[in-house]
Amino acid sequence: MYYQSTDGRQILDGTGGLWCCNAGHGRQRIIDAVQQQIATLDFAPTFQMGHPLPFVLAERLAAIAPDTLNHVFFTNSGSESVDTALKIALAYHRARGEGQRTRLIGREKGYHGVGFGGISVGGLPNNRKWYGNGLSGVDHLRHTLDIGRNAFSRGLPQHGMELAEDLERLVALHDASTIAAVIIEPIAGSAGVIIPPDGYLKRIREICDKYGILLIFDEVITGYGRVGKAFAAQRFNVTPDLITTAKGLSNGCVPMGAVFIADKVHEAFMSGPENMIDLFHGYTYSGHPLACAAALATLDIYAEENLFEKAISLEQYWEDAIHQLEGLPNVIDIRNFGLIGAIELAPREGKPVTRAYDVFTKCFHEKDVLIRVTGDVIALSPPLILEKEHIDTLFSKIADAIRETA
Ligand code: PXG
Repeated sequence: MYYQSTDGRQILDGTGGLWCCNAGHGRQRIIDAVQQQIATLDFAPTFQMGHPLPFVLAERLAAIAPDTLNHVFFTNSGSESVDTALKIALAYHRARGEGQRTRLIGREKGYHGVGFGGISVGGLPNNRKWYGNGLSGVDHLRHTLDIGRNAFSRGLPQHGMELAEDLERLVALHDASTIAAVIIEPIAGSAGVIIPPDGYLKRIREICDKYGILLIFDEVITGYGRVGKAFAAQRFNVTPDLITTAKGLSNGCVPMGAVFIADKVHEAFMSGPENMIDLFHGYTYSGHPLACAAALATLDIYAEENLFEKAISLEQYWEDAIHQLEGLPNVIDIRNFGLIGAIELAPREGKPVTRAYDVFTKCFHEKDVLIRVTGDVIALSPPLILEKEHIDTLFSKIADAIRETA
């Protein structure tokens, strides 16, 4: 649960590094697996041939994935997973003779990494405006953050399901025949933790089904137990056609991402001759032996320590603890779901983001606690191994830091 700072302090990790270390830090099993792997097979190509580990890992992953998402494409990061999923969505429609479906729909305040595909469908202005026009033919749904109606909601906000109808508006504007896919984070992280209104994701799925549009869930932060199931898709009981993941897949120890692909999407690529490449896309390091070893050891820890179930069992305690910060100076909203939490502070007049940043540095240097801030939001995503005492310490130190920050 701790980092050690260069001056020797134990720093309680409230962020899993950066939404990565769901199994905590310094896990011997992962260390051993990676050390043994480098001594056994350092690198092997995965183009037109393969070494065993990616196959073993893909089967392990398919076993914990929702329903029909039985196929896995390995990448090296969340950004690569996103670009991979977008490319598969476009190619899927083309393979089925619907190559005019080229439009991709993202959402305002969405974060999908930093590749050109990801920033194009993403909805964070600063991540977009410096880098030209991005992909053409992209549109965005409205975001669902509504502090006016939903402030201090526990779990899913009750207001805002109707925002899913925004997809109908975009279909009416562009025509369904031009739309390939919708990509959204089930819970948005980087924009400051936006929990979906009750019923919203189900409605998005229904509209996608109605018009033959693929649905991609970007689960780079929500995957691997963060919300008490392997994937948020399972927790929300909404099954997308593709899921992008990274981070918790390998506990952040070796860079790795994975895209989960539904049977029907996979099938569309499988009708060509045996010797032909099915999908002209891949990375040199896809399925890298060290990343596979780290991921397999990580999945072992998740299973043996029942960490996904543990997240569920701590959820109520976590929720009660974070909501005790309501009423502290400048706290204008608190949001939570699974082992995710957000405390939104009122921005200082004329100096946005400085208040949360001051809380962040105070927490790190004076309280020995690592939190994450994005804008004026404190975002929390602790390792799933935490205990109630850690939750108590985390929130009492954050509360002190908030009180001491004007
Ligand atoms: N999709 C989502 C939903 C993410 O959260 C990515 C894609 C990109 O992953 P890579 O591995 O390419 O960084 C992410 C990354 C934060 C923070 O402020 C979150 C991320 C990255 C950096 C900071 O919480 N998520």
